[in-house]
Amino acid sequence: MILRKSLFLVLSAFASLIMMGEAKASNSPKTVLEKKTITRTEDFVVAPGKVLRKSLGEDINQLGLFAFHDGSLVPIPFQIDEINKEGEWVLTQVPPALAGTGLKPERDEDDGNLDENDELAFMVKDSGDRVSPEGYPPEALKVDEIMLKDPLDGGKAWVYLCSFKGSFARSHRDYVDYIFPEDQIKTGNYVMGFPPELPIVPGMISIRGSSNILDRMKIRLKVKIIGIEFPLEESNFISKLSLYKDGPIRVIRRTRSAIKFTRMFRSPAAAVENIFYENAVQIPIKARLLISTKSFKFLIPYIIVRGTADLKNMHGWKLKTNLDPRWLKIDGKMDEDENILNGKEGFNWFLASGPPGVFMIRLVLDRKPDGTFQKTPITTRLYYQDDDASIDPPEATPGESPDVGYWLDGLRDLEKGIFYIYPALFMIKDYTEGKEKDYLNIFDQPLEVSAN
Ligand SMILES: [Ca+2]
Ligand SMILES: [Ca+2]
Ligand SMILES: [Ca+2]
Ligand SMILES: [Ca+2]
Repeated sequence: MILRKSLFLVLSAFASLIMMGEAKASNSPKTVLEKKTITRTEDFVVAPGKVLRKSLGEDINQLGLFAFHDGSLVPIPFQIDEINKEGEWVLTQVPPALAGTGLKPERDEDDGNLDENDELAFMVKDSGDRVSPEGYPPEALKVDEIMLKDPLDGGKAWVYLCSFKGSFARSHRDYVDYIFPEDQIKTGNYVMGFPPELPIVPGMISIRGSSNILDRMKIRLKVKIIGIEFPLEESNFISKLSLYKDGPIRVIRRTRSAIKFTRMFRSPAAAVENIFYENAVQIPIKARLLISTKSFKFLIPYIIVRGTADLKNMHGWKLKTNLDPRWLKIDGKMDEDENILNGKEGFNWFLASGPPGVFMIRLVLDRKPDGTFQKTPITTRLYYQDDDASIDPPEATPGESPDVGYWLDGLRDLEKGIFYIYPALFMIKDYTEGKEKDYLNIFDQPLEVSAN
């Protein structure tokens, strides 16, 4: 009897082991169709709604994003941002200081469903293997299998956008925070803060815990029209904070600004949205020209514009541009190498390297924020001053230590219409010589997104 009972126990234990083995087998080797081969880790990925055919029309709150990790599909951080038919962001959060001012959360025309121009955003590092439908979450009603492809080496990876009825598993990771009342964006890589008097441009930047390295963002312009010179600088901007959206992947933050030319005359207020990821900041400036400068070129002898970041607390850092592979020494004095590079044409990006790590600022002129090509007559020259004694007001910290950025040429040849010009900041992880290429590729060789 005892023998039979223990035999039974042994057998049932053995049987359950086999069953466990089977269950495991059906959940891993058989479900994985292809291994992830993408080696990029730093890209953010944006998929337009029109690619996500199966999820179109679904309630965004009922969509979840999954990837294959450790033997099953698990929820990963993502967000879906709506865009309205005018092509503007639909922002749904009101900054606390503006509560009660009449500023209302916005709605898309379809009020919360996924449509063709809405965007799904996630990080490539969270993607995984390709799995067969048996591996999908059993409660999923529809599934878009999204494939990412690296155009440089053909590497592939997958994520799964699933629609549900009722509750479903979500990731609790959040890569970027928007903090009030400080008006600061905070990630593991940087803190960027905005001053209440001019919330359109950052007033402080801390790199991985460093002290503030920014004195002031400078936009200095001189234009002569019909014999009259108009100087313009940052303090000619009047700007106000507006709506935002803070998700796990990115913060979209809007300011509304106008340019005050004289006491009587100011431009209409226009919205600008900055986009903040864990390791990058995109500051697209959308300019709408009502008339081409080209057709009035003869009335405009010059338009001189520079946009620079006047930095501080950077003695001991070094700096490299696309114009020369050598690093410049930031020490508050201009040396020969620095003098030779200053003013050089074809400036696209610079890297700054110091104790807290490496960051890159590049200027994007040849494409729109959605990645499509833009033709522009604008060209750039390097503005570089590493000189503690050079006074360049208005500024809070006297000296340009260093002041780095762009002279913009070709502004007298612009056609009428909309064009974009945007700086982007990238925080580079574990920098080794040449690694900037990986970050330049985020825009220059973007991951291809398709779905079936
Ligand atoms: Ca939409
Ligand atoms: Ca929508
Ligand atoms: Ca120097
Ligand atoms: Ca300064």
